[in-house]
Amino acid sequence: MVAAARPAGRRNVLFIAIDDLNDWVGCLGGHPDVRTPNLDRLAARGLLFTNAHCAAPLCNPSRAALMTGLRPSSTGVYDNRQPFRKAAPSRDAITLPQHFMTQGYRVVGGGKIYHGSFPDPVSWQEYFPSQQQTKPPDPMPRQRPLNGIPDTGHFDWGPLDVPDSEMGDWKVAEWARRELGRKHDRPFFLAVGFFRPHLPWYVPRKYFEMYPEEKVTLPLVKDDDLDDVPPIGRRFARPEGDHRKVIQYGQWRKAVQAYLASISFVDTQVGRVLEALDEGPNVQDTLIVLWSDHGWHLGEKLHWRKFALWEEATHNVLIFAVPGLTRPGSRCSRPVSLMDIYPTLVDLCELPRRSGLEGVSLMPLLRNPAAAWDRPAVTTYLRGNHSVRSERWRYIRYRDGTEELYDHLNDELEWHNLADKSEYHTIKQELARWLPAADAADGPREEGVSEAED
Ligand SMILES: [Ca+2]
Ligand SMILES: [Ca+2]
Repeated sequence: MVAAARPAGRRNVLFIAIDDLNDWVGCLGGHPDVRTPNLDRLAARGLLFTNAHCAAPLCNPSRAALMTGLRPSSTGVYDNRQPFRKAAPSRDAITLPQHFMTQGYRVVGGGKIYHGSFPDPVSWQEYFPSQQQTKPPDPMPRQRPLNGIPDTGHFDWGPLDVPDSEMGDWKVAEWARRELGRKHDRPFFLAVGFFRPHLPWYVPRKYFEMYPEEKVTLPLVKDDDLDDVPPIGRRFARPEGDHRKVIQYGQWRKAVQAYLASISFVDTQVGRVLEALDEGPNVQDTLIVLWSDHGWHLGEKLHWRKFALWEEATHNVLIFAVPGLTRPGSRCSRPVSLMDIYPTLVDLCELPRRSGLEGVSLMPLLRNPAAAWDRPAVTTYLRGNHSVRSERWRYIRYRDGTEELYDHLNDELEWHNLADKSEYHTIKQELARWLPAADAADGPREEGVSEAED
């Protein structure tokens, strides 16, 4: 029997998500020590967006926005306790994988794609390990915490003496390898969600040994950096919280080491998936998109974690490798949003376009990374706080009207807030045009879901 010819354009999609990975990736240049040979190789075979930003700097709203194509300020999904299926504006959303399913794709996922508490079973035909348990468990140290900081939950790090094969992310990669190793009778949308470098930073010891503690480079931090930040921004930074404890317990260097180790661990898992694609029967017909859901602070602005509107928290990884389209090793510095992935994949696979999506297709930039692009990337953190990132500027406006403005041409660490200087009035006005017109009321919160489960 001769297989039916595949309609032109119906490429397979390999959709890889990495949790909590900031720009500490070799090809993005965010940290001098980090070693990510597999992510670098992926960037070298496609197009790396060097100025990509999340819709929200925390898991649930970032992923909900990416997968529904709707902004946090349109749905009211702002924090980690608000399922998008309970918010009126997104209750009946047709998610990205659902749209592929209606077009005849085989749509399967594994690991962390949606926020852990809110899997969306209607988005998938199959899930690994299961629709209810979306993430395989990880081995844990016998005694916690390893870092000696009391009462901080999963804000902990240290090496594990286990083989890679006991790690949840290894199992997700192994499942994806099986999917990629065989032919399918329909085009597929395969979503592979990795959990590290999300906390806790427990990964096998060999990854810690890649980064000897005494040689680790700490982020460059200005001790009085928050002095020119408005009160709401200072509250987001919480310098008396994590940062004080990390210093008090002498853990800064160890934390950076552990984050780097966790990145190299997940990089290895990405490499295993790409190897299976390359050695399998699908490589000619499969496009790859790889993204991380937001950035991460490790002391910059005396802040840790995400939960803020500065560069470290909003900047993320975004790579497209599309056979026959993206030029190997190309880079694009135009500001783009994770919300642009949905309409872009629709175009790349020649699916019917969907109205109402709030991102835009990146096709012009995939074809020509230097194409004109006047659109900045907007990030929202909790109701009424937004940042607008253009190629040169970052403008932040908090819900009380207070502002920050940074000039990335002269201040890439965002140390000098220019918002109060009169000569920048016009710049601020131009950027403010992109602020969402309305801030939807907070969506319903699920009882019993902890905000700490981030
Ligand atoms: Ca995350
Ligand atoms: Ca400052």
